[in-house]
Amino acid sequence: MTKLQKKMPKIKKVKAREILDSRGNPTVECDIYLSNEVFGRASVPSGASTGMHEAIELRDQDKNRYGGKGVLKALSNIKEIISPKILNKEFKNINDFDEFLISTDGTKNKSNLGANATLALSLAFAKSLASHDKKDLFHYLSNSDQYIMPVPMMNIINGGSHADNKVDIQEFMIAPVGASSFKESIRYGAEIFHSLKSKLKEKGLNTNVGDEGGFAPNINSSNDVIEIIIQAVVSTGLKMNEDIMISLDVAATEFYFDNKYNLNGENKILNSDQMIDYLKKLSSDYPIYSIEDGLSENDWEGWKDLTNEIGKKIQLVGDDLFVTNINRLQEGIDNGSANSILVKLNQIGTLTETLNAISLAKKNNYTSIISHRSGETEDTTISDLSVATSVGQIKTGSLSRTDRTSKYNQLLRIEEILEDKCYYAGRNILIN
Ligand code: 2PG
Ligand code: MG
Repeated sequence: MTKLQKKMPKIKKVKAREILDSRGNPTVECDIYLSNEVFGRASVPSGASTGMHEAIELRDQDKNRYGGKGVLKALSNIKEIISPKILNKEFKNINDFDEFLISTDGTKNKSNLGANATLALSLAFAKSLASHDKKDLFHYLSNSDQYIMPVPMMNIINGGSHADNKVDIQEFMIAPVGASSFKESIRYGAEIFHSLKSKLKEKGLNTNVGDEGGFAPNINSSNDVIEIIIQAVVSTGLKMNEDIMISLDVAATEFYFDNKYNLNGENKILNSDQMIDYLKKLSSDYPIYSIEDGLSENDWEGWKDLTNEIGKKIQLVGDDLFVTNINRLQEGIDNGSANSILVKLNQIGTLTETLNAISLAKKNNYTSIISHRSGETEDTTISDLSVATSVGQIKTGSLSRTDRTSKYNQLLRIEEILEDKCYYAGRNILIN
């Protein structure tokens, strides 16, 4: 051992338990202890509009427990398979630990151990090391002494598979690009959220919220949804374009059947070219700077065309398309599809692979957006990750429900800690 090499702590105890996510479904939580006092705890989120290329989330399928959604198998993989192999073992770093998980699983999609088991372990280990070094997670994960606070994409109208309404597009988000700090961006967002509630009420529309804490009114056309959002923004005194831009997650895979895009709310069945025209029109009619999953996860040809058509002006984000997987991202880079990747830890199953996807994106001038899932827990790792990686954007739901606001609140704390060692990404995230 050279003088510079630090002695790494050994793992003393591993605990795993079934907890509930924000939709009331079981999920995995894991604690890794390095000593009696030093430990890291992580819990795993869960998607509803999951891509078919995502790593496997292991569910028991035992209809007698939690309607088949129990995660006892994932827990037993942690306790019976991984734990005996890691106890009293010293890993060089997070990468070394994650490599061990990946090789023990031995599959391409974590189908042996379950990505919910591997991610809980991977994050709990990273957090235990941060705690051992007495550092905040964002600080532990980064080497920099200058940080970028992300622009939040706040999902204020929920549709698609996240709500029981007729809205085809899954997420209508506001991005406070003109705020001067993260703290101000939260104020902008919350004021708009309340203003939107009043607007919906005035129009006799429902103000109950969907899975990500955004409103879920029954409005048929996307244009009408955007119009109401704009009215809500304007009545707070903020300005569209200057202060607020709009971002969409179309989640088009969800309504792509027989090579057609079925926009039921709008009564439209579109082929790939027509869907591209639809997105082109929407983004030229409104101040939209980002469109996620505008096309389906397997419509590569469409993605290439869409990117050629509007990729110079609009951030085109691959979520189901890339699933935080470097192989799929590389394919997209090689064939000119999209210019941005949505980053979800549980789509791939370890922190190391997630960081690799962000690095690959950066090298190829693709932007990265750190993201929550529609089923969340109180775990705020993604807030730290968004600052540690300086990607400049985070998507973590609306300005209501603690599973969403906990991420924003953690970012408020981080901004306070960093003081003048950070700046708010603001308009730097815009392509033009
Ligand atoms: C998405 C996510 C998060 P889900 O599609 O981007 O908003 O939804 O977790 O249901 O896949
Ligand atoms: Mg998405």
